[in-house]
Amino acid sequence: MGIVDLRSDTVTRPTPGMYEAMMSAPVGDDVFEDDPTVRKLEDTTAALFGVEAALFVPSGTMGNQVSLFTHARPGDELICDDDAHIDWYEVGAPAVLSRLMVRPIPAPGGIPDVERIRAAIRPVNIHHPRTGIIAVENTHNRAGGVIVPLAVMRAVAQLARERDIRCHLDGARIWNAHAATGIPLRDWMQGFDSASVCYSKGLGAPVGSAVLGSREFITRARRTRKMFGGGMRQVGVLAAACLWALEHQLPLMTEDHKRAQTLAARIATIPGLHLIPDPPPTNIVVIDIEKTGHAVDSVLPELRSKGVLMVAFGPTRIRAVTHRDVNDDDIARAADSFHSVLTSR
Ligand code: TLP
Repeated sequence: MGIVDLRSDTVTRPTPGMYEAMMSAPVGDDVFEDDPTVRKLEDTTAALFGVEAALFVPSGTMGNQVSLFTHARPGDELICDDDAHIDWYEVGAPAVLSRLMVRPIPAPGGIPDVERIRAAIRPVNIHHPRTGIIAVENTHNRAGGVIVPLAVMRAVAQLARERDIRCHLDGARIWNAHAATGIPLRDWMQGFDSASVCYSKGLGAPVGSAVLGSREFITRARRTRKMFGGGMRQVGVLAAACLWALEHQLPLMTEDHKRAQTLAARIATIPGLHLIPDPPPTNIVVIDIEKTGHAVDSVLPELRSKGVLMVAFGPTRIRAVTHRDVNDDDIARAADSFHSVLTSR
């Protein structure tokens, strides 16, 4: 029996169609900006989001960090939520690479609180750092794949504009917000100065993200990317897989959401188990087992011994993420394994 790998939607393998696209991709040297497949991917993505330009980067982390560096001055403050990927999982890069101060603000349930952000913006005063950037994550990973509503996105963007602060979207999984709501990608981007979006999560490409913004911003971001070591050469072989994913995978993303809901519904009957949120809005299932009397450290290895992989997401929480490479049978097996581990003593 194979492994059911629910650690992340990053674990997918390239499809035969992707490999074919990669094999036949026309390529050039992308540092000289003459890789036609990368240009096609950048133009296609920019058009989808209604922005002037896009920049292909190796990872979501680089996408976020290139954006922050390009927007900010050293010593600026970055406002994000206190569960943001930028704060939790990017190895302190805002401080190391861009010399930013990070100001994490509570965002209950993953939804930014516009009034708390407003209150956190520094007044102009010789003593204070300058509030340089506000970042919003959508969908929200640690909150359980929560979709930040469009009205909240708009309110944050408007506040940023009023106060002359740059506004960045960590849109690693913005595709899922689009798939779940039907709201066009360009609407999610509206009012934001930049975004980082990933091809290598729910879209299933093996590698790659893009930075989005105005042509002027992307021209500067291209320099930042080079400085961070992200200038790549015949990288059309990877961009081809991303283009394939946009065409073939984006329309199928709601399948992942249905499977996340199925998994959640099947395990929700376990006494004491708590889902965050319930039901899961997209492809991320965050499971709190505190009240089940079991510990994450023992549950995960037991699941693994049954061929089911999930990750720890805090001392009492486990995360499972659905993606293209898991089917209905895999979900049934994962749910059965979860039951047998959590109902055994
Ligand atoms: N997140 C990974 C881990 O780092 C936690 C995952 O498995 O979910 N923004 C968000 C919201 C993300 O979830 C991630 C990846 C990134 C940025 C960074 O993308 P990569 O891994 O390509 O650097």
